[in-house]
This record gives sequence, C-alpha cells and structure tokens, in this order.
Amino acid sequence: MPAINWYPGHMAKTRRMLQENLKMIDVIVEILDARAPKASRNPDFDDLFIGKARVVLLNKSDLADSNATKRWISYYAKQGIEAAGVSATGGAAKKIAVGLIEKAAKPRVDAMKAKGVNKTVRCMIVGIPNVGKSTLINRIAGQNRAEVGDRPGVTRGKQWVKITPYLELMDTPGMLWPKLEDQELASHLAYLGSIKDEIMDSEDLAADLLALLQTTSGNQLIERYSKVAVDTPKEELLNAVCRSRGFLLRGGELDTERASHVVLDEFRAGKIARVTLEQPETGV
Ligand SMILES: Nc1nc2c(ncn2[C@@H]2O[C@H](COP(=O)(O)OP(=O)(O)OP(=O)(O)O)[C@@H](O)[C@H]2O)c(=O)[nH]1
Ligand SMILES: [Mg+2]
Repeated sequence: MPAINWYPGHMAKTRRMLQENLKMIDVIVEILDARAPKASRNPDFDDLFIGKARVVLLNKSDLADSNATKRWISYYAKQGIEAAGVSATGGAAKKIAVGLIEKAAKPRVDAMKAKGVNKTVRCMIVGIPNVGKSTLINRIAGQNRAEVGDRPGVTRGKQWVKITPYLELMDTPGMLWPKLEDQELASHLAYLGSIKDEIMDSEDLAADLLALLQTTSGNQLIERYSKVAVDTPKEELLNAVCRSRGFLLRGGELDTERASHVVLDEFRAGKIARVTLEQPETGV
C-alpha cells in the first residue's frame, strides 16, 4: 500500500483547543476502537494529558473478538490504566462509562466534598476520528445531542453536553498525530474508516483487507462472498467478490471499484466477521 498522508491542518488546531481547555478537565476519557486498540491510540495523548486522571474505553466491542478485548483490558490494567469494553450503540455503555468516570474522579470529588462543595465532574472525550465519541456521549445523555456519522471528521469543534448538575462531557473532533511511523497500523486505521477514504486507493485498501481477513477469518469471508476460496490469491480477491455479487460493468468487465466500497462498508459495519486486528502481546 502507498504511504498514507493523513494529518489535515485542522487537527493541529484541535490539539491546541484540547490543550487550552485542559485546566477545567477532571477526567480524560480516551475512546479506542476495540478492533485495533494499538493503531487507534494517539501516542501524542501521553504528553498532552500528563498528570490527568484517564480512563480508556474500547468502543465498538460488538465488532471485535471478545477474548481479544479481555486481553487488552488486562494489558491496560497491568499499566495501571482502568479500561473497559463498551458498545456505544448498545444499552450497557452508559453504566460502564459513568462508573469508570466516577471512580477516576473520586479523589477530586472527595477533596471538594471535604470543603463542603459538591463538585461538577468535567470530562473530555477524546480519540481518533470515527471511533464513536459522539455516539457514546449521546448514549450517556440518553438523547441525540452530538452529531454522529459513519465517516471520519463529523465533529468539527468542541461541544459541552450536560448530563447531570454533577457531570458534564466535552465532545471533541477526532485527532490523529502528525507523524506516521508504522504503515501496517496505518492500514488498520484505514480499514476502520478513521482516515478519509478519498486520500487512499479504495481498491488497494480493500484487496489488502480481504487478504488479511482471509488469514484471520477465512470461513466467515467465504460465507459472505461465496466465490472467495481459502487459497484465492490476493490479486484475485476483489474479482471474486465481484463474481459473488454479480458486480459487472457494461461489456461484462468486473466492477472492482464497486466491490471495494462494498467490502470496506461491510467490514466497518461488522458484517464480515467480528475480528480484532491487533493483539496486546505482539502489538500487531
Ligand atoms: N457497531 C457499532 N457502531 C458504532 C459504535 N459506536 C459508534 N458506532 C458507529 O460509528 C460511527 C462513528 O460514530 P461517531 O460517534 O460519529 O464517531 P466520532 O468518534 O464522534 O467521530 P468524529 O466526530 O468524526 O471524530 C457511526 O456510524 C456510529 O453509529 C459501537 O459501539 N458499535
Ligand atoms: Mg464526533
């Protein structure tokens, strides 16, 4: 896959905005994609949020391998970071997220209580694009307060959402980091839809993804696209998807462009397989 150039100018602006608002923040809630917890972790956040109480939520866990999510949670626990798997589109996310936030905020809340003040806990919800930050906020609020969408870059600026008099959440735009070292992790982000599709060749991307799924989830891949076989060579995979779905152009040529969008959409919606692309032991 060609090198991915992925740092649009507005992300530097977002970084400054986060920094400027940090003073009033009690807890940082970092949302990762449970399917790629390593790739979706912004390495800049360690410096940016130094000294702040932090929790990690592995969102979209309904699309990930549940055993892998458990392994990631214990991996974070070993590093002293409270983490939990959630699905912002599902019912249990609110209780889990608020429970972790309250635990992380407790020392500050108790200190204020000792002075006779009922503190309002203010949280910043951060993460790379498209991981479900705004969806989670809506779920906790119990209503649609923040705009959501199945593409990166939906949230454009900060937005405070008041949950109770004692809990406020700040939605933020998805943020990547300027320098991309690892092309394999970058490709994972592209599969998840955290990088704008327009800057990539969707046919290359879908062919890479199909080859990966052939090794991680071969049976489900074949179930979804009947003309794919265990030993279909990588350069033939998109053609096989076309044949499975009857994607033909006028003149009978295979419509691989259409197949590539279908594969990416179906993977992102969890229709091909529940799969985690990275394991904590090995990183990738
Ligand atoms: N299956 C599944 N889909 C989810 C989950 N959480 C969010 N989504 C979907 O993921 C897409 C992105 O959600 P958003 O909440 O807009 O993501 P965001 O992190 O706010 O994205 P930006 O504002 O672009 O940074 C939407 O299509 C959501 O419906 C989840 O837990 N499971
Ligand atoms: Mg958003």
